[in-house]
Amino acid sequence: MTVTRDEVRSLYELPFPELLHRAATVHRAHHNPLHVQLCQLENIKSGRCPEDCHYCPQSAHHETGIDEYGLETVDDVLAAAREAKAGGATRFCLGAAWRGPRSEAEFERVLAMVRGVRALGMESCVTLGLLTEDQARRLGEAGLTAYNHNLDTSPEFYPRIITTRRYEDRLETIAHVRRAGVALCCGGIIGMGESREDRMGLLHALASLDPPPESVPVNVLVPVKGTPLESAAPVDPIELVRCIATARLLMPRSRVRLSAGRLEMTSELQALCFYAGANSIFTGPKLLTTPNPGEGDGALLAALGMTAEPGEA
Ligand code: SAM
Ligand code: DTB
Ligand code: SF4
Repeated sequence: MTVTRDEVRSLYELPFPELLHRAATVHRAHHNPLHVQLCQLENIKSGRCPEDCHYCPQSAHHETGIDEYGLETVDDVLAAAREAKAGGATRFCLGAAWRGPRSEAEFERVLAMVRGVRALGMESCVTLGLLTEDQARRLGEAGLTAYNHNLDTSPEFYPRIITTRRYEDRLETIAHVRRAGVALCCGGIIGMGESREDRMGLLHALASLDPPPESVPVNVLVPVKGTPLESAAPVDPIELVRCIATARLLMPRSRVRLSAGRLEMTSELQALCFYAGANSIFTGPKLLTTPNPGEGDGALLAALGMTAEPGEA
């Protein structure tokens, strides 16, 4: 869909009841509104990342005191995947604190993890930073379902958040993922001090990818002590719902994932996000380095009369 920034604005700034109604209508035309996809994260390589992403607790530029470790073993990752599956997750997502894969041996280990997760009958997603065309192809051949690579924010605000790699570098990795025939998971973060215009700019950039990402993670910043964004002001909950609803309207067939930041959200806010078109979450007690609702999600979905989206097998 070709969309202009003005068209994005005309949706985002609709009167709230109108925006909500339109988004909910489009949502149920393309998805079962009672289903939520459950994805679980595993931080396969933690901390000491050379990039300077101001939001990230894993950047070597910040002193955050997180648990740091090298690439996990295939066995440990698959044990965690089995546990996630037993807990109802249908997609297992591996994250590595890398600028991109560099060592051949480590990359091959990640390929083995992908094959193992697929063999469990789960969807497999990885986020490893910048990829070459060849790395994207090899991930595709290993059976990878989706590659997560976020645009994070608007092109204008981006240089205030990350200086060690460019927006264009990200777009190039996204193009490699597409060429490899792997689904794209691409979204961003709100609550980093960006303006509403920047939030619309992010949504515009995402909806302008051709085709749009199959899944769109909307992260709310988890402010971590020691990062430059540790004191960022909390985002207005209505702005979050506007983002979700606008994403739903711009990308009707995509999964919209209510990602980081749910621990700070009330049930009412999450319910509103699901109504506005969010249909995927991260489950489990931990995201990559920060806590996530975990057990509480069962009760939330039950209270809302919603269920986990069934998996492949
Ligand atoms: N290193 C790889 C990269 O950046 O491409 C993959 C892992 S990185 C942690 C994945 C994504 O997590 C980032 O793009 C960002 O959107 C999100 N993220 C990181 N720290 C966050 C935080 N404190 N709050 C919300 N989202 C965060
Ligand atoms: C995404 O968009 N959000 C996830 C996943 N992709 C890799 C990561 C959220 C990380 C939140 C901060 C942390 O736990 O370190
Ligand atoms: Fe590294 Fe990714 Fe964190 Fe940026 S977001 S510092 S690239 S782990």
